[in-house]
Order: sequence, then structure tokens, then C-alpha cells
Amino acid sequence: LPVEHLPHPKNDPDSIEQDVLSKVSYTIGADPKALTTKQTYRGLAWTVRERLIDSFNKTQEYWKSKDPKFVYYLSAEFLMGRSLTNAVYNLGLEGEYGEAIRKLGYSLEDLQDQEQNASLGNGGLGRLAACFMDSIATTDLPGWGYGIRYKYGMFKQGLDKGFQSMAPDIWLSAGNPWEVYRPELAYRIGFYGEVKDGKWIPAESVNAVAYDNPIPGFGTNNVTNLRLFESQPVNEFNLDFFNEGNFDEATQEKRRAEDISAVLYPNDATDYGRELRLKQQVFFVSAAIQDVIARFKEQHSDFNELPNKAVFTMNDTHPTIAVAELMRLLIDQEGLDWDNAWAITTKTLAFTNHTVMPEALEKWPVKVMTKLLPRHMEIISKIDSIWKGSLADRVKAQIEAEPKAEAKAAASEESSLVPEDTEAGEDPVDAALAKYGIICENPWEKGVKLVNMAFMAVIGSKSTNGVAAIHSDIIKHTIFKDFYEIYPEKFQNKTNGVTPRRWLAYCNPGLRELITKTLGSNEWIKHLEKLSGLKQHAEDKELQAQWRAVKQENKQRLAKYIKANVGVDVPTNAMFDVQIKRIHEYKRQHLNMFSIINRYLEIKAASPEERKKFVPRVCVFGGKAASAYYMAKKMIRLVTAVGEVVNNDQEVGDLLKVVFLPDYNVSLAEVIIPAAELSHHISTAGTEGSGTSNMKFQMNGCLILGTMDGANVEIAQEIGKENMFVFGVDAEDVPRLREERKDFKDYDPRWVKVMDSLLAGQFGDAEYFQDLVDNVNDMTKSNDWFLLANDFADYLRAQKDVDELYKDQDEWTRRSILYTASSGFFSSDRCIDDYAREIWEVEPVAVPSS
Ligand code: 26Y
Repeated sequence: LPVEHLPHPKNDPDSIEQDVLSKVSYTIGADPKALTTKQTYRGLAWTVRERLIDSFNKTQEYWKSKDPKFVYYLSAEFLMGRSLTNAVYNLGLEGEYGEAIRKLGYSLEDLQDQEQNASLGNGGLGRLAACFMDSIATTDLPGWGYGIRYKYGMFKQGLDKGFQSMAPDIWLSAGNPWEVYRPELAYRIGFYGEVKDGKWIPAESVNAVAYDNPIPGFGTNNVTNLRLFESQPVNEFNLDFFNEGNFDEATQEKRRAEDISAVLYPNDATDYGRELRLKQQVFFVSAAIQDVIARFKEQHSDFNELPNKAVFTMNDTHPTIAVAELMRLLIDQEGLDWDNAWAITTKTLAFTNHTVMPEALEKWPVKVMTKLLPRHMEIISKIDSIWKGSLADRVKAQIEAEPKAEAKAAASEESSLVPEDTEAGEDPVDAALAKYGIICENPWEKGVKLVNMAFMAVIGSKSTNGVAAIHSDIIKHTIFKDFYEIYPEKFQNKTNGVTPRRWLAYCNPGLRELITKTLGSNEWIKHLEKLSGLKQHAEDKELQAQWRAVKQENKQRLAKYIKANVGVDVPTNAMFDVQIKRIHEYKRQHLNMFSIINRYLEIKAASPEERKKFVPRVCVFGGKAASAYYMAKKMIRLVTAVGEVVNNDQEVGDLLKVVFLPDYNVSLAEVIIPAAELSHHISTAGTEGSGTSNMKFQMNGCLILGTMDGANVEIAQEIGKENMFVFGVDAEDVPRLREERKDFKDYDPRWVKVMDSLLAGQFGDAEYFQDLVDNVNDMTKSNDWFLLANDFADYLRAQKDVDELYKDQDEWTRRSILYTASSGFFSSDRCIDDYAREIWEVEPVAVPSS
């Protein structure tokens, strides 16, 4: 076949322009003489797609010829955002495309706004997966992502009279030029049924069909792959039912199958929803592993080679059914014995934990598992009994080593496997098994057994890591304590990172140009540690002035967005103060709000003369509340309710504005972050795994007000703790304080005023805010679990430091430059490189230029 004569796309502006017009005519079917912006975007995107596929094919072919070890990133979420700008820049074609687009009468900015966000994720964990894909491609690692092609992503958030409203995210309505459908790649996934003579006969099956999403690296020829699966019925349509006049039954199988990849995390408040989520997990995990095994078998026959060719990372507990699924495929399909399969499995899987919040550490009821995945449940039971056997032996050995010690005394020892809360008289072996078994009793429901997925992941994989130094340390001594004692070598830390392409170079072109000019080259985009070269210029007044001018321009862009979307005029000479992230009590948006209320009350109480001393602030919030999270929804209403009062108070004027921007997502973050001057990362110490927006703000020279939690700790180390606004208790004091707060009475007088103002209805409906206030203020109803009242005074102290520093614009700007200069460590390229060397053992394979 004369394949070498196939034409490759040409990259000069004229060819690109021609190509766009041709795509508009023949792919979109539009009239090139009367184009809409949307049609132009679509035509343009199809031309970029071809260039991506061109490099994608070369990369995959090259890798196949080299047969290197691959990493496979298993994740239920990939929060990719938009692709156009990222692809054009990563391909290095921004100049050529810029010119072609200009000739068509547009700018890249106009066209990029036409693209729907791919919001196939909830928040930090999903966006981390997206940043990792960018870095895997950029650093030339042979690595693919695997996930689900949800038909509906993260819900669209609106505001209805100040309350969160929700609508489905119909992101595929205009087609998706960034994916390549592979109908020939379909894997069978079974559910329900029974196990007979060791063989599972599923009662229901679906096909997992692949869509490939090419992921271009920056400054490389490599284009890697994010393979997402769609669930399709094995039988589309039942003609017999149809002919009987029963249309519903005729399409029932199709609907049940399509439900699996329909929605990102369907509400788990109903049993049907819970089971569906487990179905989703086994669906994509099984498809991914089958896909990898199929490719492995094209080139190998000995499964003992698998750990040298593949490593799977399980992104949190959602893909951890992989332990049982890989065992099942190796034993039932490939005929390996248990021990051999176990040795391979525990060398091929790796596990990342992202949170210590109990509600996010999945535990599936044994009953549900047995019904949906009977063969997996058999395998899990066997893993559990082997594990419990070895745990019991160790506990017994430990007790024998200290024959006289009571269980209680042993429990006080740092290295004891006996749980600390073992009651006197309780058998210590039973206590250990109850606490650290994979299968355990539900503490809230007697007799109900659960499968602890995180425990299975630790036992069934070669490594377990946390996502920031403090978090990795905490998991070793809390949720995974015994596992750490038994397998200390398995535990690692990999502090998160974010991609400097999307989060600095592309979203902040003004700063990109200024940094490149100051450093004399743009090498920093791929080697972020080079930003440290800015340090020596931090005091340069000329640079400071230019740095401020860039920030000012970005603030104006955000002010325009605010006006257009929520109708509030905000002064651009005020400090832009931002908190954007999922709404959660542990992230404490309400603490921020209480401080804003305090500021408002202080402005109101001040004389006109005193008012002049206030630093004007624009406080911007964004974030979504889970549909079933009652308190988070109240927190959103708190922001809008206070905003309604403050923004319309003539006495306050431009001194304070409070806005909630609805539908926070990746592309809104790209507008907000470059404009922010102060950002809040104020979780109760010990609760945030890492946080990643803190790194994005830092890169963009935004100062941080934060607690010693997650990656804030390491950011403070990099910039110097004195340059961050730090407040609040340390993680190690939190358990004690929570205990002590049962009879806490020592409220700061400013806190009391804030609570009173809410309960007096100064911000509307007092009754509505009653339980939000009770939760942090009434120790007979709650013990202020996230320690808001406790941290309030210190928070206000830190806020005061912020105001004082802002009055000295030169010093503020010096710090801003220093933040950017010190952000090199937080590139996801560094993070991926750490994973590649210390966990995955995967090496770069760069496609040579042809
Ligand atoms: C299973 C379901 C309840 C669930 C759904 C989503 C559980 C967890 C999640 C998402 C978790 C998440 O986004 N975690 C965040 O991961 C980031 C990346 O490591 C961290 O920076 C952040 O601190 C952590 O909250």
C-alpha cells in the first residue's frame, strides 16, 4: 500500500486557512461565505484534530516498535476543560493559526469561547488527572489515561434568587472534534449472575466501546492518548417485543446499558444510584485492563513479563476494584494460579489516596458486591482471609513478645498493631481484624458487612502514596496505620503539581510575555524550575510596574466578566480576593464569609474619616455544592445573601463587594486566577489532601492566605513562611481541640457580633441561617468540628496583615514576583517525573522528528 504518499496536513497560515474553509464546507456542511462564529470554531477545531491525529499515529506506532513499559492512569474523572487553545499552543502552531484565524476575521480568543468545557470530573482529583495527562505527554512518558466518556458531565450551576440551581451538562450537543470513535474496539463487561464450578456466568452484559482523545505534549512530537469508554448494549433493539407492541421493553436493554456511562457520579442517595456507581467503576476498570492485556498479548506470551510492561495507577478508591478484576482476568481468563496472579497483581498496581475524609473512602456493602460481582466477591473474600490470617499472626507474635502486657498497655506503644481504642477484656486479635480487615462490619449498622476498598488497594498494590507531604504523613499514622507498620516500604509521598502550560502560559499571556522577556527565553514553560531566575529581579521597580500592569489588565478582564454575568460593578483598584473550589465545610468558605461580615460591620461602625483607612476589596467566590449536601448549599446562599446587602449599601460603596460567580469550571478558573491578588486556602489543618488551585494562584503571583494544611505547607517552604499569610491551629492539635470544644465558651467578641447579625436577620432570613450558625456556634448541637470559632481571631489577625501589606504596593508586588519565582516545584512535570522514577519505573520515549 502506498501509505507513504498519504498527504500530511501542511502548517503554513495559507494552508491552514484553506483547510478551515474546506472543513467548514465538507465536514460541518456550512456556507463558507456566511459563517457564524460557532461554525468557524468547529471547522477550525477539525483542522487541529487532523494535526493531532497525525502526530498521535506516529507516536503510537513508534511506541509499539519500541515496546517500552507503559503507565496507565485509571481515573473515574478527567476534568479536561477546553482543548482548542491548549492544542494549538502545545503543537507549537500559535503563530500560524493566529494568522490564519485573523485572515478569517476572528481571534483565537473569540473562537475558544465557543467550545464547551469537558467537565468529566468533580474537582481537584479530576483536574489533577488532566494536568497529569499534559505532563505525561510533555515529558515523553509512554502513558495513557483510562476513564469514562460520560454523556453528561458535572452539572451546570446557576443561581435562582441566590440559591444554587442545577441543570444537566449537555456537553456533546455540538459534537466533539477532540475524540476519535473506535467502534471496532469493544470489550464485554458482565454483571450479576452466578459462579458455577469456579466460572462466572453474568446475567447482564454491556459493551465498553472506546473513544480516543489525543493529548499533545508541549515542545515534543509526542501525542498520547486518553481512552474513554462508552457503555453500549450488546443487543440494540428487541424486535420481538417491538412487534408485540411493547416499545419500552424493546429498548430496555439499551437504556440500562447507556445508564452506565450517562452521568458523572449519579446521586448515591438511592440504592439504584449506588449500584450504578459500582457498575461504572468495574465497567471502565475492566475495559481498561482487558484493553491492556489484549495489547500485551500481541507482543508477549509470558504474563510474568506484565509488570515490566505495564503499571496501573488507581486514582483514589474509585478504580480499586482493579485489584479483584486483574486477579480474575489472570486466573479465570489466562489460567494462572492464585499465587502467580497475586504476585503479578501486586507488582502491576499502584494506589494514590487523595483524602482522609471518611465519606470519600469508599466501602461497598458485601451484599451489593455479591449480587453485582459474585466472582469478584469470591476473590475479595479470599484476599481478605489471607490478609486477616497474617494480621492475626503478627498481633499474636507481638503479644507473645510482651507476655505480661495488657492489651491496653500494648495499645499505648507507638508500634503496636493493636488498635488504640481496644477495650479492656476485648481480644486484641479480634480488635485488630475488626479495624483493619478488608471486609468489616458497618459501625453504623449492626450485621451489615462492608468491603473497605482503600484497604484492599493498599494490600493489592506495590505502593500507596499521598498527595502532599503532610497528607502522606497523616495517612501513615491514621487511616493506614497498621498497613504502614507491616509494609513501611510501600508508603510514599508525591506532592501534587499543575501544568504550567494551561495554568500560566496560556491563561495569562501578559505574564507569559513578561516572564519570557525578563528571563530572556521561554524555556521555563517546560522547565518550570527556571522561574527561580525571576528572584533576582523581584526588587526591580521597572519590572514591578510592568508586573502590576499585567495584573491590572487581568483584573479588568475579570471585572467585565463579573458585570456581564452577575451584573455587579466592581472597582478594579480594589484588592481582588478570591476563594474558588468545591463548597465544603472543611474548606470553610463560611469562615471567609464570617470575616467579610465582620469587615462590613466594622465599615458600618466607622466614621467617614476612619472609612478612608479601609483597603477596598472585591471578594469573589465560586464553586459547586453536591446536590445532596445541605450545608454546602446554605454556604452558597450565605455568600449571595451577604452580597445583596453589602453591594447595595451606599455607605460602603466601593470599599467592599461580594460576588458569587455561578458555574465555576476550568475555563472560568482560567479567567479568575490570573486576576486574583489574594486567594484563600483555609481548610482546617489535616483535612485537605493537597489542594492544587493554591499552586495555580502561586504561579500567577497571587498571594496566599492559608492554614498549615495540604500543599500550603510546602508552598510556604518554597516562598518562605514569612511571605505567606498563615493562620490557624496545626494539624496535630486538631483532635485535642475537637474534644475540648464540647464545652467551649471562649468566643471572640467579633465572632459574637457576626453570629448575632446573622441571627437578627441582617442578611435576610434568620431562620434559614439558624442551623449553619448552630453548627459552629452552639456546642450543645455540634462541637464546631472544623474549628471555625477556634481559628476566627487568628484569621482576622492574618487578614489585617494582608490589608497592611497591600498599602505598600511595591512590597506586595515584590512578593507577587517571588511567588511566581518559587513555584517551579509545583509543576506537574516534576510530579510526574517523581511518579515515573519512584513508583511507575517508566522511562521517557520521545518520538524523533521525521
Ligand atoms: C466516591 C465519591 C464520594 C467521591 C467523589 C469525588 C470521592 C472523592 C471525590 C473527589 C475527591 C477529590 O477531588 N479530592 C481532591 O484531590 C485533589 C488532588 O489530589 C487534592 O488536591 C484535594 O485536596 C482533594 O480534596
